[in-house]
Amino acid sequence: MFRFKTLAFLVIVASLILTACGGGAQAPAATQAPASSGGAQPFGAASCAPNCTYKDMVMCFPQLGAESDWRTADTASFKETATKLGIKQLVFSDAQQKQENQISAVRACIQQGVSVIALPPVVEDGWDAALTEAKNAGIPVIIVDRSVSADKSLYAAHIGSNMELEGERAAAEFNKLLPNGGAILELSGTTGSGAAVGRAKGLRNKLNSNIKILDSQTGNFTRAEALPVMQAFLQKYKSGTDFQGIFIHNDDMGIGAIEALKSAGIKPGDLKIVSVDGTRGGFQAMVDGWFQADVECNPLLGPQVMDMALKLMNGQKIDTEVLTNETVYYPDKAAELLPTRQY
Ligand code: GYE
Repeated sequence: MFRFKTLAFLVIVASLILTACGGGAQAPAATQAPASSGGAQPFGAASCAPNCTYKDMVMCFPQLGAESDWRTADTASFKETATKLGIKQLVFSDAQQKQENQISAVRACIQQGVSVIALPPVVEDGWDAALTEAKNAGIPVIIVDRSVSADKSLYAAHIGSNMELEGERAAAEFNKLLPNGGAILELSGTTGSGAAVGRAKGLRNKLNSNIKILDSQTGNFTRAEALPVMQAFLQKYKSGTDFQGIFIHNDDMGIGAIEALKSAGIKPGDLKIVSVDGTRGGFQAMVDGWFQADVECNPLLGPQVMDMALKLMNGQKIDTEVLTNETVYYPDKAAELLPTRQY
């Protein structure tokens, strides 16, 4: 018994040393060394470390959907970057805005033993189990674009926009547009998504106290869903009297809302409208006089994410929170900038 225990102990020690030297046998399903528990660097490097190249990279990208032009541009950025860098494989899927589809896609990627998972979570909550499974398989997860509420120890890093700051920027625009106060409506993004939660919070943080949020409803970030929500708003509240402005969480919903406003006989400029994203559609809405400002949210995240993924595979240190540098666009430059927009 004593001898068996000693032998078992020696085998464990030997395998730990081999793993630490990068020469240990890896589980066939994962290219990563197992995640250590409680260490400062919780995500192990790949077996090719420190010489991994993009040719070694199998990146799982369980995209959350195709709900907006922002999303289409984001998907294109990942696909184009994967081709340009020559990564081994981009495992792409479209969850159609359903978390359960995303979770299944993550699990399939863990099974496949991908090098890294770049996860754009449709909503913030409910990721603990899937992230724990990835961590236990030694596969680092980079949370992309929207945030998760899960403990930071369950993922390697987050790369994306500061959604709260975007909401604060929108508030600053309303403070300028409605200096004597007034009321605005909010057409919000997907309920429970980091983008909608952050933007709503930021708006409330910085909106002058003389500007009231009359009502807030979700349009799920799509044109199709925003249209009836705007129609219902217009039935319930009198434009120009009950409210003077609308904060819209993305340009696609803005375009849907404009359809409803047009049908109701409202003219560009009658209302103060601030949107988010800065897509071509948003720029066109500024050119046409509908939007008074468009808060930038940049979807071209592929290069940054793949650069970080390679660093993780090579066991290099990374920044665990990378926020995109963004600005606010205005109608005065919209016509000039529109042809230069990449999305
Ligand atoms: O603003 C919206 C998209 O998560 C930042 O999702 C993203 C948001 C973006 O549908 O257009």
